[in-house]
This record gives sequence, C-alpha cells and structure tokens, in this order.
Amino acid sequence: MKFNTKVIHGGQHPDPHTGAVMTPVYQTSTFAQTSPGKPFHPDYEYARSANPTRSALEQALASIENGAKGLAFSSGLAATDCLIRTLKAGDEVITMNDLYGGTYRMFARIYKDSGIIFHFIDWDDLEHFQTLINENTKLVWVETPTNPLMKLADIEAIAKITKKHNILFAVDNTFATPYLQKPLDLGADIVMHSATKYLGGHSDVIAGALVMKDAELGEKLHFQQFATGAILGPMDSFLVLRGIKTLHLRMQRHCENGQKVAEFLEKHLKVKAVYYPGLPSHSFHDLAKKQMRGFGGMVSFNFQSGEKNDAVSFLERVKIVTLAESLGGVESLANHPATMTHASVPAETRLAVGITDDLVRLSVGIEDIEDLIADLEQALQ
Ligand code: P1T
Repeated sequence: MKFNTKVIHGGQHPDPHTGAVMTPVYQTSTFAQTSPGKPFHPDYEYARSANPTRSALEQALASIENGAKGLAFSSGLAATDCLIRTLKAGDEVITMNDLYGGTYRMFARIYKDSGIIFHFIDWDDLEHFQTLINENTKLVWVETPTNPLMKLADIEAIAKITKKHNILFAVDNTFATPYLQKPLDLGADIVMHSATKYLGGHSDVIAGALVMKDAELGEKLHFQQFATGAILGPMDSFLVLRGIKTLHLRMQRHCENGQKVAEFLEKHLKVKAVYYPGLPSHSFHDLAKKQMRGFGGMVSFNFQSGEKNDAVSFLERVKIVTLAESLGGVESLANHPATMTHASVPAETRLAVGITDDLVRLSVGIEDIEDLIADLEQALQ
C-alpha cells in the first residue's frame, strides 16, 4: 500500500459489530467477561490496556510510520516520558541542544535527580557524538527538524552508529511527519510524535505517539504504558485518526506555503536570517533533500535589528496568523520561543544555541498564500 492509501486505510477495518466505516468512539472504561479472566472479546478487558478506538489509531500510526507497533498517549510529553522511564540510574542518553522546550525541561529538570545522564549536543559533528558513547549509553534521542531552529540530524548516519553499539535510537518526527520523513526506514528504532500537531492537524486535541520498528520493543513499551497509565482517551483517539486521513493533502499545502513564506521573508529588508530547510541558504538543505520528501510548514526568522521589540510588535500586529503556542494545525500560528515555547530553557542555554529574543517561529497553515504574505508584510511594516 502506498502512503496516501495508508493514511486512509492502513490498519483500518469496518467496525466488526455494525460495519461502521469509521471506528466509532468506544466511550467505555471496561469490557464484559464471560468467566473470571475470560473476556468477552480476546483483545479488550480494561480500557487502560486497550480500547477499540485507540487500537484503530495505534494501527494507523504503525502503518504510516512503517512500524510493528503504535501506541497513543495523552500527550507528546507523556509518550517521551514512557520511553525515558524504561531507563535506570547510570544510563546515559545522548540528545540535542536544540529541542522543544518541554522535552528539554523534562530531561534537564524532571529527570535531574534520577541518575540518568543526558548529554545535550550539536549534531553537525558526528565525531563528537561518537566520543560520548560508552557502555552506559542506552538511548539516542533526536528531533529533526528541530524546534525552533530547524536544524537537522542525519538519521541514516546516526542509525549506523547506534546499531553498531546496540543503542536504542528514537526520533521525534513531529515537525516532518511520516509524509515527509520515515525514520524507521532510515534505521531508527522508535518514532515519537506530538500528535497534537500535524497528525491531529486541527488544533483540537493534545495527544502523543510512539511507533516501534520491532514488535518485542513495542510490547515492552505497551506494558510500560499500561502500567503507568498515560493513554489517549477514545474521543481524542477518534480525532487524531480522523486527522491522519488528510495528512498527505495538508502536508502538501503546508510545504507549498512554507516555501513561499520562507522565500518572502528571506528577501525582506527587515529580516536577518530565515531558518527553513527548503532554502538553499539553510545549513542543512542538502541533508533535507536527502532524508525528507519536502520541507514542511515550520519557518523561523529573526530581525536585522536583533531587537526583541521588533519581534514583539510583529507578533502583536499579525491578524490572520494567530499568536499562540503549538503548531501543525490548518491555521497559521506565530510564536515567540524565548518567552513562550522555550521559556523553560535557561537564557544562557537558549542564546548559546541561537534562540535569540528576536526569533519568531511560524507554523504556516494551509490558507491562501496571498492572504498570509499580505498579513506578514503588514505586520513587518
Ligand atoms: O505538547 P505535547 O503534545 O505534549 O508535545 C510535546 C512536543 C514534543 N515534541 C515537539 C517537537 C513539540 O513541538 C512538542 C510540543 N510543542 C509545542 C507545544 C510548541 O509550540 O512547540
């Protein structure tokens, strides 16, 4: 099955009881048993373990990411936390210095006293990465493209190294989505999503996902999820499943609009730098062409003046674009990373990686491009 067919049919079956084409919202917490320990249906006992609406979504997730097992969580961070909880004191994780602020906060603060060691590095230089590997290295965690600077990590090259050392390799595929990038095909073991974003696609649900290449690892993480409980509810599962069915169409328009917005900003006199993998000027443009099928809808930029005030007044003036956290919905959003999504990253760490106070991040939606450019132009003026 090819991708556009998979988003609609992958892992999906008509409801066995009614033939309903879309799996209904099974709003139930428990399932009848015919005798103690003998459930009426072999797959369903108690909805923390499995619920048919969530199962339909999880099968769709596995299908579109080419994995053996998908799991749906109550948020992206809950999905990340489920994986990190499988580690123990003394284990080491090699991750990025440019991550979604909430992921950074979890690694740097929530797990601070856990004894798990996190290395936050730049992935331009795979040699530095290799010098950090030792027998305690258990997980490599990358976001590519990163939030908010749109840096890339070479998934295939990293996977070759993690395989050699028997280290698990997880990729946060939120910005790219499986329409643009397939980490499991490139050698990663686990894909994570904030399904709140492009998978849901309509800014109406908070959800997360893990997809495992290997069925045994999938079962291990399912047990972890079942035993700790951060599952996605049936209504939210239904919404993400519905969102996935148009993922390919939405991503095509996000890519078209993202490219045009990036090109417009790059030529604008008030703009200093534009961070978008589809621009030939982007440091990772060649890698993006190699590992992605398109460049997505996320564009960051900063101002010639370098002034926070310029970013703030731009963000106060946009009209069609909405100033809000989050991304990946049909509507365009703008965000000020330094005071919003990445406020929990210490100022000196933010500045060291390039998240300056004049940086603006746009989630370019699927509106008419002429309206978006006109809105950006008036806000820049
Ligand atoms: O918000 P939640 O569903 O828990 O997902 C966390 C998360 C994980 N990974 C990436 C790359 C993300 O962008 C996010 C959430 N990001 C935002 C809310 C944001 O505005 O950047």
